[in-house]
This record gives sequence, C-alpha cells and structure tokens, in this order.
Amino acid sequence: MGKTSDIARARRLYRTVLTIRRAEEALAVLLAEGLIPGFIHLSIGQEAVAAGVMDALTPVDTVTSTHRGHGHAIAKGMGLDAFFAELLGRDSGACRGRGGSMHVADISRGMLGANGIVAAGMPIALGSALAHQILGRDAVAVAIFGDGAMAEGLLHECLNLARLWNLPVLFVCENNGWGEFLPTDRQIVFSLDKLAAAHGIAHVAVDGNDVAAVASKAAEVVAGVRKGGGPAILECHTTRVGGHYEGDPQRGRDPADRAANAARDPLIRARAALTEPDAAKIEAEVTAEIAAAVAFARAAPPPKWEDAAASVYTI
Ligand SMILES: Cc1ncc(C[n+]2csc(CCOP(=O)(O)OP(=O)(O)O)c2C)c(N)n1
Ligand SMILES: [Mg+2]
Repeated sequence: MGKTSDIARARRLYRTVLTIRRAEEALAVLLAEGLIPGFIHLSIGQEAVAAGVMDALTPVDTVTSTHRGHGHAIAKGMGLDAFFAELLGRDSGACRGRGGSMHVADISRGMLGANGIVAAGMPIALGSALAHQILGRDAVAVAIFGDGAMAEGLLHECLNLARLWNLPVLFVCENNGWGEFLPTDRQIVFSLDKLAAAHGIAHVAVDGNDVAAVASKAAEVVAGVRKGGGPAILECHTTRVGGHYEGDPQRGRDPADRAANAARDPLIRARAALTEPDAAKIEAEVTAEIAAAVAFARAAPPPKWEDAAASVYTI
C-alpha cells in the first residue's frame, strides 16, 4: 500500500474507533439520566475489533453481532441519528425504537442485528452466508461472537455446518477473557485454535487492540472467504475495560486487571498513527457529529401509541 493510502487508512480507522468510543461515552450519560430503557453493554476497550473488521467489508457484506454490538453497528455504517434514536426508543430509531441496544440493526447497511442470546447471531450469519452462496452474490457474512459463546452448543453446530457447506462466512471472536462476571478460563476447557482445527477451519489470531493489525488480518482473511475458500475464524484478543453491563460494580475483578486493560487502550494506539493536528481535526469533527446525533435523539418523538401493533402480525 502507498504512503497516501496508508495515511488515509489510519485516519479512517482512528475516526471509527473514536466515534464508537465517544458514542458509548454518550450512552453512559444518557443511561444515567434514565433515557435508555433496559441494560446496555459497552465495548470500551474493544473498539478496534469493530473498526478493523468492518474496514475489510463492503456494504453488501452482512454482519451479525452480540449483546455488545453498538460498535459493530456504527462501524458497519449505521447513521448516528438512527443509532441514538433507537437506543432512546424513539420513532426515528433504526428499528423505530422497538429494538434498542440489544437488537440494534440496519438491514440497509448489512447490519443484521445485535443479539441478547449468546451465540444466537451465528446461525443468522450462516443463513445469510447461504443466501450469498445460493444467489451467487459477491458477499461474505460475518458472525461476531464473544469467547463466552464457546460454551454454547450453537457455536459448535455452526462451525460444523459452515465447513460442511463451504459457506462464505467469517467467524470473528472478540476474546476479552470474560463471560459476564467470570474469567472465561474458568468456564471453557478448550481454545479456539484447537476447535478450528477440529473442524478443518482456518484460524488466525490478532492483537484486537491494534486497529491497523485487525484491519490487515481481516482484509486477508475476508479475501480468502470471498474467493470461495470457505469459512475462517479471526480471533481478536481484546480487553473489556468496564464491567459486563454499564453500572456493573465488578466486585469479583482484580483492580490490577482493569489498570492493565487501560494501558492497552486501542484509541491511544490508533491516534499514535497520526500527526497531532490530523488527530485533533478528526476529534473535533467526531465530537460535533456525536453531539448533533445525541441532540437529535433527545428531541425525537417516541413511537405513537396507535402504532403499537403496526408490526405485529399473524400468518
Ligand atoms: C444462551 C444464553 N445463555 C446465557 C446468557 C447470559 N449471558 C449474557 S452475556 C453472557 C456472557 C457472554 O460472554 P461473551 O460471549 O464472552 O461476551 P462478552 O460479554 O465478553 O462481550 C451470558 C452468559 C445469555 N444471554 N444467553
Ligand atoms: Mg467475553
């Protein structure tokens, strides 16, 4: 890659990482104000996975996500107005305020949805990959999952079927070492590379806090899947800076672990690839974009009562 495109890529990746960070910081404030119904799970510390992986995708590629899906939706190109309005349950939200944090989706951008059920996005990605294959689309499906999903039967079924049918699907593991309130090494007995080998699926690992590295590896692996090479797994080692959910008191967590995570901050690393004036310009733009979207969502009307049953149907 030439120097100009290297710089353009570094700017693009920093912008995405920063947008996700600032968006989630804004969500924490909105939640504290009581404006967001239910729980939210923030991905602070993990933004480089979303930014790097989505950088390798085209608009027709499809993505399914987890309960920690804000960053994936934003990086896949979901508009910030529609994102914030959705989180606040407003009618102008991407799903007209019916989905919220754990069902945030934008089909027009190939973002097939976050998912509150661990591993449940994976078979949806498989279905999407099967559709790409049958219809001969030049597209891949990406299933994002957490390391906690390795304990789910669904994950094993999906790996098997993906290999058996040679589906154009990339499995992306956000390995943050945690599943809810317990380290995953106390929940899971095997590692993903061994699991991949058992299914004959290629496995690539990357530092999930280095956005440039994630983008390069993702581009390589996605190219192979796109060419018809069948499924692959990209395991991103990353850090969950906060608790499982926003407000989690994290009683069982060693404070040293939290400090170590902060030292690996993907945002600082993404910024270090730019000159200071370059980074400051992007920061000013992103800050203004987030402020505008939050103001839009705050002012947006809720759904109308008379529309409550509009999308409910029987067949
Ligand atoms: C099938 C199912 N079992 C249990 C839960 C409760 N639960 C919510 S998140 C979570 C852990 C998820 O860990 P991981 O997949 O590593 O994602 P992370 O929170 O680390 O991003 C569990 C067990 C659930 N939502 N769905
Ligand atoms: Mg985890």
